[in-house]
Amino acid sequence: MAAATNNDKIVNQADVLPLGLHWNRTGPRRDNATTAWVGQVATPWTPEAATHADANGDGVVNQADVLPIGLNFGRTHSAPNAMTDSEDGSSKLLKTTAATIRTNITGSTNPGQDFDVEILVDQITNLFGVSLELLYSPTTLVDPQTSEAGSFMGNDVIFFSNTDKSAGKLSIGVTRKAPQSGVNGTGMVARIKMRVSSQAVRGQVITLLLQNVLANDPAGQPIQLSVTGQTNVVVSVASRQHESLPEAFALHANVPNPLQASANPSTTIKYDLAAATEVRIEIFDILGRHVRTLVNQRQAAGRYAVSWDGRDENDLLVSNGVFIYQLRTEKFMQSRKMTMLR
Ligand SMILES: [Ca+2]
Repeated sequence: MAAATNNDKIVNQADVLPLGLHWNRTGPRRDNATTAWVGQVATPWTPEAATHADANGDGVVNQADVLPIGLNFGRTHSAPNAMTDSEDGSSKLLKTTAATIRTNITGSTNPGQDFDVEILVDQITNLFGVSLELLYSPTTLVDPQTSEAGSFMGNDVIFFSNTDKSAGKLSIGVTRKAPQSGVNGTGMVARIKMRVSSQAVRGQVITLLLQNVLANDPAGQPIQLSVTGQTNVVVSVASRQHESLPEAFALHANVPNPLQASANPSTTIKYDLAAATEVRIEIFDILGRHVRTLVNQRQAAGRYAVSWDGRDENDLLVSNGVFIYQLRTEKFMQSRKMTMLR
């Protein structure tokens, strides 16, 4: 089946991964090869999995095989797989690792301006390729512009992206190419430029969520990657002339307080930065134990707001009681209390 290179019956960003694994491999051409979405007879390659990586059937795995993925994106079929999914017929087991994937925001979140969504992996070992979906909402507030592979994957990569604006979904696949080795440590796998609607109003929240994350090593073995929560991007102060910059740093009382532990609690914390600085806003419980980091980045001078949904780093709703929220910058620190009620 043209373009479902990982033979899982749907054409999506994950189909870029086998291209990297079998890059430049050659094998039997398919008779009457086509990029159209019809069942095709293929002579198995060695290894068999490479047969599917040659999406256009011309007998070599290369950049041209990205094209059928784009052409047939999102298509599914129900035909039984002609071959087993793994090269030796054994099932692939996910090894438990500490590796995580998350988003980080840089740039301006002012109305009408662009910010970058950096997709970062932490503590990964032997990463070769990764594919994922980034959900963004509401679609009226933000519009993806461009996307590219991150420097962590190296200079010689296969990169694929597809934007479904009506669903608010960006699909991305990026992989190194055989016979390259995997990469280790922490770094950026992809970067997406997004534009805040000029109609957006300060304090409105754009939600970003990673899902369907797949990663593999150079042998094609899956790597477990845990997704670290969702990211809330708050539309920030536009630097309009009539909105003067704050003269002092400040952490304001959260609204509402107390929080009601309903299904979807939410409170907004406003703060002022008199100068550009590293900013960390953290929630602690009454015993001083870390609950959640809300902001951890460099920000320009201005007035800001950040929301907290009453959840900890594991996305679990906190118990009732008193919580401390703390603003820490290079030259200023302030803490306040809030209450969660059940
Ligand atoms: Ca090909």
